[in-house]
Amino acid sequence: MRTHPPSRKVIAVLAAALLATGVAACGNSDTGGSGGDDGTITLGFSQVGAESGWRTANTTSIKEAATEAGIDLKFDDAQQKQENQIKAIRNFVQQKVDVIAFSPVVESGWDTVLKEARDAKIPVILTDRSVDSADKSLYKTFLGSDFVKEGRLAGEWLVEQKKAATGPVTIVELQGTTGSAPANDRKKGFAEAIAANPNLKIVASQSGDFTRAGGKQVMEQFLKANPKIDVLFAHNDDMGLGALEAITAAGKVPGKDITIITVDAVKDGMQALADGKFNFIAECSPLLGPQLMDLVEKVHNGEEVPARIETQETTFTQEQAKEALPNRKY
Ligand code: GYE
Repeated sequence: MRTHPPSRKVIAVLAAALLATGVAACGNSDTGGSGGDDGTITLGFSQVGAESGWRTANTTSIKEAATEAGIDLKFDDAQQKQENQIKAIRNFVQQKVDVIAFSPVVESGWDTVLKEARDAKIPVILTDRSVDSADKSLYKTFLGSDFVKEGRLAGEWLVEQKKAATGPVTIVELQGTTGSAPANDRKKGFAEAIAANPNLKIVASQSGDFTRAGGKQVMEQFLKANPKIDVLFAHNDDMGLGALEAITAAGKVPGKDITIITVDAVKDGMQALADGKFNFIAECSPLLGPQLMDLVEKVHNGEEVPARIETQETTFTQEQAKEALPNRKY
């Protein structure tokens, strides 16, 4: 049977319908407050920004899952600034949303605003990144990865690769956003693991802010200051991808002259791994949307939820990346 291409009119109707859901998902409705009249749950979500491929995939996952679950999402992009996140959370409190969720850009400095939410009896869920607040009653649960483990897995792989090394192995490190949980924890886990071999030495470690531009710029400095670099550990794929440009421009072959280890395993990172430009990736899943919406419904209904929910993750070598790439969704 021959199928007809959709008419312009059909496309226009579909587009209008999509737009309508999009608007609802962005939370332009003003039905906040104890579920509104129709029982719809309103979720205020403050996102870090749009700094990386990981973040883009995470935002898509959250928006799609909210639509799917029929949750009215008020989405705010903080452009990597804590002050913007605090402002957004205060707005959500004022609007009397049912639940607040956010991915804290840095670990410290949240107690005051979290107390304001608690006083207003609005449950808070941390997603992706955690806070260092001593008072655990300030939030209901934390859904996200074990970043220390990711750093450790990266370090353990390197220890195994370099076990035959008799002389110093020179490592440079591109850290994520200063003060963020993934930067602090990945650094810690990696350092702990490579301590197993005293030949492995980090000679330079600096923030590239989780962006490609940052990774490129800092790697250029590293290459100028250090004539011999054997290994790059980048706290995410994007900084590693930016660093590739600097390495190539310096006349070195990424993946060969310099062993490159990253974290995330987003599509572009996996492609670089499959192409032999990266050597190893510790996965960090951005697909937190469905689990988050499930938690939002539970805390809204007053159900008990575990204090910590850890994302399941793996690691990838070049061969494994080649296999996984065709089915990689983000
Ligand atoms: O690894 C990085 C992003 O918090 C896990 O943030 C997230 C990190 C992710 O910018 O790419």
